[in-house]
Formats: sequence, structure tokens, C-alpha cells
Amino acid sequence: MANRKKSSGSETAGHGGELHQTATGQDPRLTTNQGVVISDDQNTLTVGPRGPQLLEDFILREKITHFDHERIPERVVHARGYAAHGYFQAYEGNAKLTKAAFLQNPSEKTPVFCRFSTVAGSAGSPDTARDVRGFSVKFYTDAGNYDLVGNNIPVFFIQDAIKFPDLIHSVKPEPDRGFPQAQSAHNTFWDFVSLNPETMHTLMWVMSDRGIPRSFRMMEGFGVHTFRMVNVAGESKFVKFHWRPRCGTFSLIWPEAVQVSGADPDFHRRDLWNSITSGDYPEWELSVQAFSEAEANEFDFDVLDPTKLVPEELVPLTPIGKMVLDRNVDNFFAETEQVAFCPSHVVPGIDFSNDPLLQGRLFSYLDTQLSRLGSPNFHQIPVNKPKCPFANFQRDGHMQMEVPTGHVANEPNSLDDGSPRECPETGFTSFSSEESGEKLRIRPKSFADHYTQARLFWVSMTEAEQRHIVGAFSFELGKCDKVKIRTRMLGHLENIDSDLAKKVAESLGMEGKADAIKPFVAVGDPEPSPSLSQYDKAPKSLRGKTIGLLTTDQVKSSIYNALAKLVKDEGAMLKVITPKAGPIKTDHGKEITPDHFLSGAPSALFDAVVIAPAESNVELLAGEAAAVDWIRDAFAHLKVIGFTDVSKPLFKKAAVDTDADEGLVNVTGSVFEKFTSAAKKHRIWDRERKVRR
Ligand code: HDE
Repeated sequence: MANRKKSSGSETAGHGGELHQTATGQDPRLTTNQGVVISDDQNTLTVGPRGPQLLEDFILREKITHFDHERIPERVVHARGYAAHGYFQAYEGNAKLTKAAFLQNPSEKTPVFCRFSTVAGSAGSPDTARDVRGFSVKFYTDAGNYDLVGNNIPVFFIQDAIKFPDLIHSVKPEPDRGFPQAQSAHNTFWDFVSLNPETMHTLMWVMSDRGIPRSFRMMEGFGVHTFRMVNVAGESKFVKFHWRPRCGTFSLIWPEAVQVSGADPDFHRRDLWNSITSGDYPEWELSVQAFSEAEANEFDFDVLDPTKLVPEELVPLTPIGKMVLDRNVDNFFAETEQVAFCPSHVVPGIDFSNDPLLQGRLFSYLDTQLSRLGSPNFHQIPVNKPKCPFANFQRDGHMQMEVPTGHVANEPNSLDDGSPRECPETGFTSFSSEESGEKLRIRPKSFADHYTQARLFWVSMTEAEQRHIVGAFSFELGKCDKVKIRTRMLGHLENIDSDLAKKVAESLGMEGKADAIKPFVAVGDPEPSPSLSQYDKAPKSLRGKTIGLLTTDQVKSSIYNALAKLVKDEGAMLKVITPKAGPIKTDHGKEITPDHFLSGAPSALFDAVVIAPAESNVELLAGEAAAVDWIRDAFAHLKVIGFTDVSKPLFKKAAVDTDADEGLVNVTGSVFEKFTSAAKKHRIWDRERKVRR
């Protein structure tokens, strides 16, 4: 921070200090925006020490005026987001598929900026709300900026952009009362979706564990729409984009997500920030499913319909490169808030399809950014600016930051030979697909099947995943106080799967109440697609996970050291939780500064836990409701729990049987092998039937 000198006219001198140089060698003196050095930034100019303030105080007025205008409108959707810098690197050349320059050279790193977000909540809402997550990547390629603006769910609620404002209005706080915030569990949302059967497939995903990710680092990403790739010869294939996290895809469970939103509303952003700060850089693999138009015509769904995915059994994934996020932002507002993604930012080699939702998006993003960022010159903001040269004759406008030189601002011209010219050889050319037809407002018949892929998702889930879907539908519909909405939704669920509908109806106490809803076309009976289940393909690993150690002063150093080694070897993180915030000592006198104190850190914040207090402190902990809840919650949240013999009285108080299942592991004597192998399974799914009926 800049140096401040004593105020000459002030009775109370404010903060003083000697002139010094900053670490960067810049002039450290505080100035106004006009560069005038400020002598006193603590006191307003007044007449006498207790007299009126003077309007001439330009220092006060400039500072307050700037502050008054610090806020810009938040994004109308995806307002709550978090981002980081990194790079993308192709595995090998992809010339057969695309001429996109950044996908050709494996030794080249393309800088990226990646923003994750929730959709419905305001900028200050909790990270762990049930919602779709945005997954936007800006590639600063040598051939211009390419934005892959995707989600963590591969399909979308609606088929046509014209319905987007209604969808979003329905999920946002209800217009008369202004609540609920960041939630879909309310009347207007369920009324809208139950009146639009095309939403069913995406609803299944949002009601599944995908709606409550464990962390951004453990989320898949999808381009959702069918795009095109075009090679130098002008040949094109359709593609679907997939991001797969190196850590594997994991989720919270609902009661945990609810607790975390209170204990740490910044859970996901803190996790991303911490992992990058600690040098454990999150990584994703980018793959495409590539298929020809002829192949697409053979599928039993329409690839232009964004409510449909292409099963991997039909078209396998081809990995094409990796993204690593290795640098946190320097300034949240300047970068994360001001970044402007746009699906129409494509580079030669990447093109669009006729997906009507995609086509609507191509218009919307630039339009919304004009009002959000206030000027057509927002591409000049550093985070939005291409890193390759760019030049044209667009001029003027609010907040023009450049000083264009030259006599002409038009093209063609014969007055300035040095001015920018078109380049037919390397410039962007649209794929020349043949299009014809009548002008009409109509939904294609090929978009009419709203249930078969919703059913595909349901039958591809493990038993635990199915249980969570039932739980989420029951919770959300339970929050709707209009019976007609519930019976309508039960009718849709019946069309997806009668077992699903029955379980939700039972849970709501509404058996036999489903409306009869006739599907537009017969519902198919698909074979399961194992790749749709998170847990079937989850890696058995602790990489990127957090182990919480609940302990006290005089903790056995053998336990602490063994656990610290384990998490290091496994690429995990250890967090120490103690009853108070101050430092503790091990039984060998080593000082440890805890990461959290007990009442500020419920066990919901950790992936697996160890309870190892010193024997002399067990009674103290047993008298703390927070410690007893810590164990009870860890058990109810299906976590793997390591314990020592001396901690058993705590388990007794929490009514948790230390022999209950394979997830309760005795680590007395610092033996952690069993704990590690159990924790690698992530959760003890079988326990769920015991703790939640
Ligand atoms: Fe967006 N979307 N969207 N969307 N979207 C915006 O643009 C829109 C859709 C997505 O981190 C807005 O700059 C329409 C699908 C992400 O800054 C806005 C339709 C997918 C982000 C907009 C859709 C997305 C946005 C609001 C239906 C996944 C956050 C602020 C036709 C493939 C980007 C902004 C960021 C943001 C419009 C549907 C992803 C209003 C009209 C499908 C990740 O322009």
C-alpha cells in the first residue's frame, strides 16, 4: 500500500510514515486519478476542526464518486462465477478433422481463461446450490479468441432459444416476493418445466448428483450443442465437446450440500483457489465425439436437438488435448467479472450447426455484454483482448482505449496501403452447407421424443444415484405447494420410468395421483449407457480430496505424521480441526496450527475424516455438541471414518457403531492402509439405506 504523510492541518494526524519504494520499484505515493499526490487520505477538508465540509474537496469527491459507480449489472444468468488462467495443449495434430491452428501442434501451449458458474443464483449466492454449472473456456489462439461456452451437463432444458427468457424467469426468485434465491425448488420453476416435456431429460441430470458437484475440479464439461469441425479441404464433421477432470467426477450429497452452503458459501471457489495456490493444478482432458452428417441421419434422435446427447456407445470419445489451470486471477473484478464469453467467438476450423438453441445463443451474448459492460469496446479489456494482432476499422464508442492512427477508417481504400485488408486464403469462411425450405415457426417432428433419453439416464444410474434422483425430485416437489404441479410432474416421471414415479409418489405421500400424460411419440426402452454414471467410472483415488483430522492438544505425533505422509503420497490435502483456533502441540512437542476450529468447520467440508484426540481430551470433546455432530454427520454423509481406541466414547455419544461397516476403520497404532483403501472408494454407499430410508 502507498505511503502516507502526516496531514499538516489536522489535529489528529491520521496515519503517518516515511517515504519508501514498493517492491516493484514503482512510485509508492498515493495519488488522485489525475496523478496529484494526496497528502491526507483520512480526513475531509473542513472549515475548522468541527466545521462544515468544503465542496471544493476534489479528493473526497473523486474517491466517493468512483466508489458510487463501482458496481456493474451482474450477469442475467451465471452471475455467480469463479475463474482461473491456464493453458491448453493438443496431444497431437488433428488436421484430418479440423484446420483449427491451436489443435495442431503438441508442443504449443495456448493460454486459456476458464470460468465456472451456477446459473440461477445472484453473485452472492452459495456455491453449492442445486443447479447446472457453467464451464466456459476462452482460448487465446494465434488465430483469434475461441470461446467454448459449455455446461457441466451435456443437455439443455429447452430446444428453442425463444423459450429461454421464460425458463430463466421461472427459476429466478418469484417476481412478486423476490425469493427464493438460487433454488429451483419452487412453484414457478416446476410449473414451467411440467408444462414443457422437452425439459425432462435435463431435469433428470439436474436432480441427479450432477446438480451438486463436489468441486469445480471434479466436474465434467460439455459443449452441449452439436458443432462442426472443418479441415483445410473444406470437409466437415459434426462434433460434441467433452471435458473430463483428471481427479474424476464427484458430487456432494444433498444434506451435505445444504450444510456446506451455510458453513462455507464459497466452498467451490475456495477449493479452486487453494488447489492452484498449493501447486496442485486442476486438469481436464478435452475429447470430441466426431461423426458425419450421414451417420447422424442414422441416429434415432436428432443431433440438432440440444435435449439429446450422443451416447458414447454410439460414438466413442476421441481425446484431443488437455487443459491445466495454473494461475489464479490477480483481480476478481477486472478478470472474472469483466470476462465476456460468446459462443459466436469461433476460429477457422470450428463452425456451428443449425441447432436452434445454439443459433439463439449466437445473438444473445454480445447483446447482453453491451449492457453489462457498457460499451462496444469491451474487447479491449485485458481479459477479453485477443493475444494475437487484430486490426479493423471499427472506431470510437464509449471507453475507446486505443488511439487508432491513420488517415482512413474505411475499407476498401486506396489511400493507405498499410491499412488492414481481407485475406481470402486464411480468413474465416463459413462451412457451405446447403440450406433451403419454407419460412415457418414449427418444431421439427424429429425433436418430439422427450422421454427416451431421460429414461436412458435413469436406467444407466447405479442404485445410489437413482436413490438421490428420487430424493431430489421429492424434495423439490415437496417445496411446491400446488398439488396440480406435483400430479403433472408425476405424470411425466411415469412416462420416464414407472419405478421412479412410484418412488417419488411414495415419498411425497401421493401414490396413484399421477396425471395421465400422453407422450407425442412412443417412449423407447434403451439399454443402459455405463458412461453416464459418475460412480461406475469414478477413479478409486484420493487425488484432490481433503481429509479432515479432528484432534486436540497432545495429539499423538505418530498419527499426525502418518496421516500427513498418506495425504502427500496420495495427492490429497490434510486439514486439522481442533476445539479452539490457537496452535496445539503434539505429544512430542511439535507445534501445529490448526486449519479450522471445530464450530467453524463441520465434517461436511471434508471427503474423509479421522478422529484422533489425545486421551486426556476425550471427555472435553464429548461435552461439545459440535464434536458429537461432527461424527454423526460424517457417518450420515456416508464418509469413511478413521478412529482410535481412545476416541470410542465420542462415537458412543454420537450413537455411531464403530463396527457398523467397512467405512469405520480403526487406525490405532497409526495403521492407515485399510483407511486409505476404503477412502479411495469415496463413500460407503450401502450405508445410505440404513441412515436414510
Ligand atoms: Fe447461456 N447465457 N444462454 N447457455 N451461458 C449467458 O451471457 C443464453 C445456454 C452459458 O462465465 C449470458 O455473458 C441463451 C446453454 C454459460 O461469463 C446470456 C440461451 C449453455 C454462461 C446467455 C442460453 C449456456 C452463459 C448471460 C438459450 C451451455 C456464463 C451473461 C438459447 C452450452 C458465461 C452472458 C460466463 C451466460 C444466454 C443457453 C452456457 C444472457 C439465450 C445451452 C457457461 O447471454
